[in-house]
Amino acid sequence: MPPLLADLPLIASGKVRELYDLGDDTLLLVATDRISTYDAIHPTPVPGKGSVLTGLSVFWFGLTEGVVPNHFLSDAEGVPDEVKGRAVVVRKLKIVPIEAVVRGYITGSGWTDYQRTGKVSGIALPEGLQESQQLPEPIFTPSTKAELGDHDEAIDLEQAAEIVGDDDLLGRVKQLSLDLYAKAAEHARSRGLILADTKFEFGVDADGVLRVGDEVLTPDSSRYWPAEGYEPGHGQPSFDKQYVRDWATQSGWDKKPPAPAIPDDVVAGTAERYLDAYERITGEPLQAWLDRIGA
Ligand code: Q0Z
Repeated sequence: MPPLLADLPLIASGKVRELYDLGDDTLLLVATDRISTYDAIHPTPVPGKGSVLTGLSVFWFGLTEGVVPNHFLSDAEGVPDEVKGRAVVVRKLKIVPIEAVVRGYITGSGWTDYQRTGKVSGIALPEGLQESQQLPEPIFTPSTKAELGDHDEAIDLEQAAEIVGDDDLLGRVKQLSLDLYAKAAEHARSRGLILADTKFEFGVDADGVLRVGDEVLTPDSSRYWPAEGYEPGHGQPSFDKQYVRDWATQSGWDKKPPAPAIPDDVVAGTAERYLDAYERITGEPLQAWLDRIGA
């Protein structure tokens, strides 16, 4: 019998996810339907978002398990019925205390830092790059793990080494991150999507094995752009949240918390985009995975 969610100790609660202790070296990682834009959580959930993000993470764990071991144990057995389809059982890891960011394209905070300094995380980039341009090769740009509500800050490899305290471990995290990005970007491209950048979390299990943890390659941890219409020289639309952002921009909201409720038609359009993202990336409807796990 799976446990009842209400009986599990809550270990951590993020903006859109929750983490519970299952005892015996395992955790329950739960994705909610909450959505954030401009760093604020809207009071209106997007039905199915938690399932899409969980299903995508499960898909990517499968596609990349030959590249890097991961923390995934189950999406069915051991998952409480209340959250089946938006939660996974994972191994407890000793988390490596940096964010492992890989960028294949120059955008977001990377673009801001490049414009100011010509560098990202201490890596000098060619002069004259345009916003959203593909980099000559993907780069590892670690950042600090900020406290909830704060922003991650780009750090160079030397600073990352100080935080991690183990040069060999950091070197392996860097190489595995680049390998994961290469595998995922190639798959995404074959499905008509550009994986602009992504953020991984790593940890070491009870046997000393380095594994990728947390969520992987979801729209909340990555930037995906439709390949169709991609054009350097300006920011690209995020294919999941753009609909909410566009509505927010014309709504008069000052983009400071608290975030406003989202109208029904915008919620519906966004839910549809999440389902479409799942289908584009995995090649099957979300319902096929939900049926397989008995959700
Ligand atoms: C992940 C997070 C939150 C959800 C800790 N396998 C693991 N072992 C140890 N720790 C973690 C994991 Cl995934 C872990 N987080 C991030 C925070 C809700 C995920 F509030 N924190």
